[in-house]
Amino acid sequence: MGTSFEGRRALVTGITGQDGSYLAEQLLERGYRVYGLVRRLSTPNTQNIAHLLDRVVLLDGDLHDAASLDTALRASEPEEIYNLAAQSFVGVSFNQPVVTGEVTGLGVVRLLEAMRARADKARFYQAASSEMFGKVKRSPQDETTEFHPRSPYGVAKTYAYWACVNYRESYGLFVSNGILFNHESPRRGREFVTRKISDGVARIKLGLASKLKLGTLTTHRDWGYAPEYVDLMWRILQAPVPSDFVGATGEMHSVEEFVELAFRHVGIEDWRPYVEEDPRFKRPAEVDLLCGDAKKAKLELGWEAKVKVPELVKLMVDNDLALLRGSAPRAA
Ligand code: NDP
Ligand code: GDR
Repeated sequence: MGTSFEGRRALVTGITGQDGSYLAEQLLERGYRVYGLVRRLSTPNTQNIAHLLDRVVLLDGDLHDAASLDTALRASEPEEIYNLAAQSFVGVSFNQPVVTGEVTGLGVVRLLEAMRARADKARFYQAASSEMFGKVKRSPQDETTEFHPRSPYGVAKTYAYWACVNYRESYGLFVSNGILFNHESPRRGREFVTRKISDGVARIKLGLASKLKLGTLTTHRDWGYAPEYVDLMWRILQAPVPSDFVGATGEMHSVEEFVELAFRHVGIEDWRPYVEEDPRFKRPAEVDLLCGDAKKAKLELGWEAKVKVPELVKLMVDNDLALLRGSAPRAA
């Protein structure tokens, strides 16, 4: 990677999460000075960035708290702001709709307001989501497809998406949405279905568990590999003008296919005896299928997803096997 970004300053909210940790790594490799917003928790949650702690500056802050965002912008004086913080789990958003609206929706407006006051020359990336398409109007989905969110999370992300468009149009700020489809990795939280499967299958293989309990197996998703998607975030902010971009592989698989591939990878051909459908993991409204068309990102940013589901399954299961055997110090 080139070094023309040496000394550039970036603020990453959600730096302790899956995407934030990979993004921080890539920005550091490009020579950026990286600031990360972290919220106070009773037990610190920095395992994803443990290997970066001596190279990033962590700032206290919470998307609930406008003053803390203002302070973080003054301290970091960023040229680029990546807003990845969110209550990001769709399932929980049905039980905590207000918190989800506060953080995933209104929190974005708090950060945009702080940017308008303190860093109006900065470039702002918003982590928008394919969940905004929800009950899809057509397939595949691209930047022109209408939204029909199906969860409090999807509704909050749709509000945040339009807030970003509105700040761009009203105040001329450089604000862009990355409408990213599902992207996974060894650092994915264990409540999300891909990691739940890779971890569960590894446990069954090693004799540490006998069952994997899942919700709806028939839904389809367009799953990609997180490190490639955080590269897209960076490319979106290097574009000459602010705009909105879809990031996706263009391929769709069912949860059941993911399960089958994961079991097959550890030598188990018949997965059915190990998997139980559990209504606790079903949602009041489902997004049945998502499949993205990332032509605009390819044409304008030269970005394309390379890792597809079969490879993704292998790298996630192998990582969980290594973690459980104690032969890997942390998620790759
Ligand atoms: P994670 O759930 O792994 O990370 C979310 C981050 O947000 C964590 O660092 C978390 O901190 C932080 N956070 C949560 N609440 C607050 C708050 N009130 N104030 C400040 N920080 C907070 O998500 P991902 O890395 O997977 O996703 C990154 C972003 O991209 C999210 O906005 C997500 O909704 C969005 N997205 C993700 C996709 C995916 O497939 N991964 C696809 C499309 C969009 P803590 O560690 O303290 O919990
Ligand atoms: P999603 O991801 O809702 O698409 O949101 P998740 O992995 O939670 O669900 C994907 C699909 O799998 C089905 N499913 C289960 N899901 C979970 N979590 N647990 C189960 O046991 C289970 N069984 C079946 C779900 O019903 C769903 O259909 C993710 C998040 O990262 C969002 O933040 C992001 O915006 C979107 O991807 C794009």
